[in-house]
Amino acid sequence: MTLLIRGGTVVGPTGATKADVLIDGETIVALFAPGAAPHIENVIDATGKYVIPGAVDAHTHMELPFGGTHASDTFDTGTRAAAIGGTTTIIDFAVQRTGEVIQDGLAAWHGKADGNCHIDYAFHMIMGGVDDESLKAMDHLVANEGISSFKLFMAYPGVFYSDDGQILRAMQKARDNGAMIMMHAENGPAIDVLVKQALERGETDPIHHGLTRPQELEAEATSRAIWLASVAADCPLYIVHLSASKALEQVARARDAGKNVFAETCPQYLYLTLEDQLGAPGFEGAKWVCSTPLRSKHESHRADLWQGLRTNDLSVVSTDHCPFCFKDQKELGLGDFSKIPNGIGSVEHRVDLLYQGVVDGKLSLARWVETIATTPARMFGLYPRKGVIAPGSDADIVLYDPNGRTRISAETHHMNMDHSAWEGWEIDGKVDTVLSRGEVIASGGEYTGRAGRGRYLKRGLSDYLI
Ligand code: DUC
Ligand code: ZN
Ligand code: ZN
Repeated sequence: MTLLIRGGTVVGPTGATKADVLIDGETIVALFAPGAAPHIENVIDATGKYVIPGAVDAHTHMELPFGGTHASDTFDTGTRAAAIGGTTTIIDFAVQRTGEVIQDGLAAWHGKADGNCHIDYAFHMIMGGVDDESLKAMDHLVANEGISSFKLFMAYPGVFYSDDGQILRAMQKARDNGAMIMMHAENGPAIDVLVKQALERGETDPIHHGLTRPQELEAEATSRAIWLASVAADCPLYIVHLSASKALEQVARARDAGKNVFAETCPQYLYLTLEDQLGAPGFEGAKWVCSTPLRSKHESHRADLWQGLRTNDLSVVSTDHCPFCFKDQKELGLGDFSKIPNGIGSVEHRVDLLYQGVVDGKLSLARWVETIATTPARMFGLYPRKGVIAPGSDADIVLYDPNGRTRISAETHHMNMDHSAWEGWEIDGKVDTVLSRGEVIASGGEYTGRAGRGRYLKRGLSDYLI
């Protein structure tokens, strides 16, 4: 079936143009100057709307086991919420638990996702242990499974943590097989000392989660990861959920020196703060316990991160979607902040939250699309199938209404959470229509997609590999 999206303004990383988009089946086949398209029976009127590539969220954790519980979104609920919010591809993190064979961890992740996703999906692999066997498995995953990025943790000793020797070995392997190393850059052993000391002083409230993870320990780990990557012959390195000015300085310095180093940030670090959210009265702040943590509003983190997005020292905005309900899940940390499951859910809201940055004059329209769709697709080997409106690309398209308004609330969101980190927020702009591979799955507030229509995407190597 052919379909024409007519009358809209197509926005891509190089700017905005009035154009009509012709779709045949699942694929974009042509762009036409306004009015130049042949007569087509099926038309979607996009007058007054931005026509953007479906957004790509390169960092989600559906059903992640963490802190004695599981992230509360399944692949069904989480990808449905993502779709409604204009995200048409997620890259979730499959997990190798410590002691587990990587292929078994991957098979378990396919077991959770396959047949349940509303949108297309791919996986990164969390390495819960670096040894001869897992290093060999990295080659296999890159060559055969479409997994070309591996996350390591400098934090969480005893859980996901890798020491510097393990990190170096994985980086050397990645340098050989073309994979990207993704790094959770926080100095876990040092954080554990601060956490123990805080608890001994009786400091148990959620805000101490942030106070025991100072930005210096994010900056130090970021710098160490960069130097280790340098020792590994400039293995490509991607710093996840960067939150702090001093960590950004390390990335900017490496990039200025021509290093193969990239970083993402997340909406929570662009908008929310240690004092106003994590420091909310009583136990309320548990809703905003995530790692890396929210940073102080009395320092320049948020302004620096917006600037980093403009200068490309930050290349991508992902969500690190890792939702936990307040009741029974966040509550596991009542009386001890270190037991609060780490994570914030916002897979549904990233497109809107970043559009607010355009409205506020912090980001150009083109950069909005680039950071939420095009660059994540290029960074992780999904381009040009995803992340761009061009002939040959999948017809993953969002019609965005700049005159609409979005109000965020747990009462109306679609994520499986009993609260929202963004409760009561009002945003200028609204997702109007969402197409996934040519099928309209959301329009005018009505959802018509279904679980199981999403396909697993085998990814290639990063476009930014040198
Ligand atoms: N950070 C979180 O906030 N949640 C899950 C894992 C992580 O690194
Ligand atoms: Zn992490
Ligand atoms: Zn994460």
